[in-house]
Amino acid sequence: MLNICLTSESPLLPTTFTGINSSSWRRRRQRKKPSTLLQVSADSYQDFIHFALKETQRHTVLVPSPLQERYNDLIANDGKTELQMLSFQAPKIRLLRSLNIQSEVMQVLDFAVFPKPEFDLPIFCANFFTTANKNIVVLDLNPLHDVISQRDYRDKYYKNLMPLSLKYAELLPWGGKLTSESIKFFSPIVIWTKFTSSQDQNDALYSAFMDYYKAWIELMNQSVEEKDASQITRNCDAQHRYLTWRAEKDPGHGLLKKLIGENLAKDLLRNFLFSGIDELGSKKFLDYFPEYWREDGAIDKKRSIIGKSFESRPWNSSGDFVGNNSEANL
Ligand code: BLA
Repeated sequence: MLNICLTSESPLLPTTFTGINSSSWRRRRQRKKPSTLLQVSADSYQDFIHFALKETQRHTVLVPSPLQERYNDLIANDGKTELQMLSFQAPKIRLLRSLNIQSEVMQVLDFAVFPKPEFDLPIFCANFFTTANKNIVVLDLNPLHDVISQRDYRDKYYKNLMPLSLKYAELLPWGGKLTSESIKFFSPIVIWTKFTSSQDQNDALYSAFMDYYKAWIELMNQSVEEKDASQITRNCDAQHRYLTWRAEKDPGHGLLKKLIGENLAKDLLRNFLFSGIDELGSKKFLDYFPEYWREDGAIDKKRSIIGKSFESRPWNSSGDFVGNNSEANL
């Protein structure tokens, strides 16, 4: 039975999970109105989550994840910034989770949907970082497998979706150079953009989010459970590699550490945002990304070994990877 409360007072919290089971993850329900300084208001990122949950419920049976009990609401060390966490699962969804951070000067949405390993579906990924005058946006159906070298996988999921990225190319243009390693985790339809808030762009972002989410749900509807054990293992490994990368190198780490301290930030990353690291595989970060080895055996703290690249969009309108001349050699 669905147990999601979608009322206006407490729009998104599962009604079953209101307890406090951990001393460090305290649940505090003090709703503050966000500052009017922000053009993209806290309520609007709530709208994104609300839309996604409703859309998912229309197509599948969504139930709260066991993680919900432990990861729900938290106030940051500054006593003001609120972090709200939600998590669910469904027959084809291993984990649907969101983190919404709200303060008077900043808002963050980190929303992702991870399929069960029996499905080779992309990972839905929306990461928005917003301050009064800056938005940093990644919206994508992150490919589970390599779309640069595996044409069949690319065609299977992205061929029909190429018009989506063209639809938003003008209002949400390519955001310029980025950590080169990230490009392998992105699809040819990724929206990577930076902008100063304007109504048009805020509206475009909401519209893009809805379109991309509906597209993902449609892919989920069509997907057929894999029975071949070696293919399931392959999906598992690919998702584990993705989780391992993001839990270690996501650009949000610094801010999370600042907000809630290093230990809680690590806990949040490994056990909530990128949960599955301990279950889907046993390889470690350096097994997947040996170029980050430091001489003392530790992981290089740098976010990128290659550096930043891709001044412009490295895919053409057919979804072929064209790179950028003189850019990093992937
Ligand atoms: C910046 N976030 C970025 C950038 C990218 C992403 C590409 C630009 C900086 C860069 O080139 O690395 C997002 N990168 C991604 C995503 C993937 C990836 C989604 O590789 C997936 C594979 N962002 C968050 C959260 C916070 C956040 C939760 O998702 C904060 C809690 C903040 N992102 C954030 C900040 C910046 C940023 C502060 C600017 C700082 C910087 O450029 O390092």
